[in-house]
Amino acid sequence: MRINTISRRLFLKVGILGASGVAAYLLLRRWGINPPPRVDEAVRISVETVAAGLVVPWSMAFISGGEAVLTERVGRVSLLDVDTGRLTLLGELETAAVGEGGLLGVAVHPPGPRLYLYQTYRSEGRLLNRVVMYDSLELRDPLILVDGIPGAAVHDGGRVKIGPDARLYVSTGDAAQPWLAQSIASLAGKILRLRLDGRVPGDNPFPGSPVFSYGHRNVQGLAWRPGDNTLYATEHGPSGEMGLWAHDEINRITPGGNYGWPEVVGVGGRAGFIDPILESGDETWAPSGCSFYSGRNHDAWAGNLFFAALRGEHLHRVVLAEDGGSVVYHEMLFKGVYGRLRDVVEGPDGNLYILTSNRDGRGLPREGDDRVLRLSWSR
Ligand SMILES: [Ca+2]
Repeated sequence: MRINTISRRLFLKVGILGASGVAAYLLLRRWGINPPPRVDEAVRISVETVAAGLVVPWSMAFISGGEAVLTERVGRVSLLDVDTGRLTLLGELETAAVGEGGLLGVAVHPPGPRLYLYQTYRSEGRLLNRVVMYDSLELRDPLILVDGIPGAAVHDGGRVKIGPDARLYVSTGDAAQPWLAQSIASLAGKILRLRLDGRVPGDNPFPGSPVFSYGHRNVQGLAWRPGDNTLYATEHGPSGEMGLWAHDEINRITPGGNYGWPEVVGVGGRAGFIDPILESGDETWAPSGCSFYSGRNHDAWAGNLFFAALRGEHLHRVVLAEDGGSVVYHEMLFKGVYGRLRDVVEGPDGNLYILTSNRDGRGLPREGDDRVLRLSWSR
């Protein structure tokens, strides 16, 4: 009976395919790799330019509605209306825009709003970094909250963000002096935690010190996971130090934790040092700004960690395990399409805003660079 033969063959084929699918799934599970999540093909991702003609925009912080404060590394602070694309210059700060240094991170806090800015400056011929605070957008009478953070033409850190605990977090770099990262007495190669008035909180891990975590080479991204409010940070791996390259890191930050640099690079498994939850291996991503996405306009990405990659020229999407301690899936979006990416933030409108960094001396500027891009979804 022909029909029976066909159906038996079909049954066999389906059975074999099904069994191999289950086997592959079990193997992936055993290796700790989860299969990629299902993609909703009805959802269209669009990316549009909100602002163009910028010079190395570094950081963006929303104040209300569609308005955000935007820094450019050369020293400019502007107000960007993301609905109209209107850019209003608030001021040009004197800053030492040398190499990777300059006017870097910005955080805002009502009322005023208060502005927290991270900038490189020169003192007695040396490059240093500091955190300054302004009481309003008029940028008058800055209050210096932290100064003397070691600086250099490379590895200046520079992200400032206010955490869910209403404390100011500051990321610094090793200023090309790797061993400073292991010294609690130095502000280099650290994540710092301060009160919003600049004083050291009483519950910091090292009494009287702003140091929150150490052993970092160059942290340029900070974000808190919704739900458990745990801090995550991106970190640039070595570019030739001790003959080592790449191994960029995504770390889950524990107060007082030692993240290894320069003793341990990437996942080292050594006692006393905390390993990253994700590293780039022999590839260089050069991860900078990062944010968790709320899922407001796109459920499927709720709780995912996004980071902007400079050298990698992509937006990285990371899906964490439920306990936040490991990565179950990650992918690179828009690879090479927009060039080097510096920061990603979620707007109050539930869209993602991305800053390009093609005019920083290491990229190939294209027409309209640098830009603020908006990533949105539609059906
Ligand atoms: Ca590390």
